[in-house]
Amino acid sequence: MLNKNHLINLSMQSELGVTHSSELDRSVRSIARVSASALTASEFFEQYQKPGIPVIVTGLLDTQPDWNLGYLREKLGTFALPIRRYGRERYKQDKRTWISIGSGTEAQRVPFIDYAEMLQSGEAREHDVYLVKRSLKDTPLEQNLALLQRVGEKLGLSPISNFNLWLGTSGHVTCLHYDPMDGTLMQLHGAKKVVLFPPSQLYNLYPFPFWVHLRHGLKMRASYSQVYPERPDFEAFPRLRQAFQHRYDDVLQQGEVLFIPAGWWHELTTVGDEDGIVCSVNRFWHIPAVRSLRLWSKWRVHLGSVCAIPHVLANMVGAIASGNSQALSQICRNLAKITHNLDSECARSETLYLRLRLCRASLRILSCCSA
Ligand SMILES: O=C(O)CCC(=O)C(=O)O
Repeated sequence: MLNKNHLINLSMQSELGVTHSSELDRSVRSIARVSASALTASEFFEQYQKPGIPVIVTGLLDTQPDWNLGYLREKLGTFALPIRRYGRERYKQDKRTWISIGSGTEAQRVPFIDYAEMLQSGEAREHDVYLVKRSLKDTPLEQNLALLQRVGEKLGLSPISNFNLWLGTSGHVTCLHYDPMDGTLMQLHGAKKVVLFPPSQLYNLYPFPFWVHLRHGLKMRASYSQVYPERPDFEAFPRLRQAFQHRYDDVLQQGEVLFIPAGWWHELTTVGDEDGIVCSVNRFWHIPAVRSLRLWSKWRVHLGSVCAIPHVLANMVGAIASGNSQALSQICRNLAKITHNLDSECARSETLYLRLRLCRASLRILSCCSA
């Protein structure tokens, strides 16, 4: 029996011209859903965060206003935000030829009302213009995050990032990738089709190697896959068949929160309702130490960041020499991001080391006492 989400899946697949699941030799597996009213922070930790299992939590955003275009226009007005014009040709490219995860698309800052006009007129849908992961810090929306703040509190999560805005119209695909931190995606208007694979499928999904950063700096990411899960090429990527045995498909509905543990591969496709607008906010969280140390997916991302440093420094020298202050400030932000991520990893390893030493000391005391 097909439920509402699977019907949306099938209609989206035909719209995007993708292969149907029956041809792909796999069963449709959904993500578990749990109501926030039936979940305490410690249950969330034990059942989902500690083992690293994705879940969709319902009922966490019930008192949240609808982040539709009217609401966003009222809050953001002429505030300038970066948008990216991806173009529909992007989805036909062979990812092995990518030189940037945005396939060379530079961000362009525009007043929000101009972007709202593009969304409303259909221009954004035609050219696949998307607002990607813009931090809500220092934006007029910063005053309206108290209710979203409660999501982390309710689930007992410890933040590692600000809230980030994602906005566009239906049919935009955020290509298959994973994050080195736990994440929550809060669906505030419209819906998103979700495809997930567990971290165990790392190499069956053909990630870019971590040394790709030596050549391309942070424009490329070792955490992106070279495959299209909706248009699989099993000849070029034969191990993908194995990954498909572990695939999850679902639709994240407005008002739901998806917990994506670090290392879990995810691809998100926007599904608009009558106005076609799709808006989400995400946030990243610390991973519990039990999972953090042995998560190779995460360490290869950090190795990639280290590989990117020479490229970033070379760009810095170039920007200083040409007096390009805008490029220079972007490079400094990138460097700060790398050092912040590495620094927080070191801080965590240090606390873990201290804990191990404390355990050893208490064992010694215990054995002395029992002797
Ligand atoms: O919503 C999107 O387009 C992407 C979100 C994402 O990648 C995330 O929340 O980690």
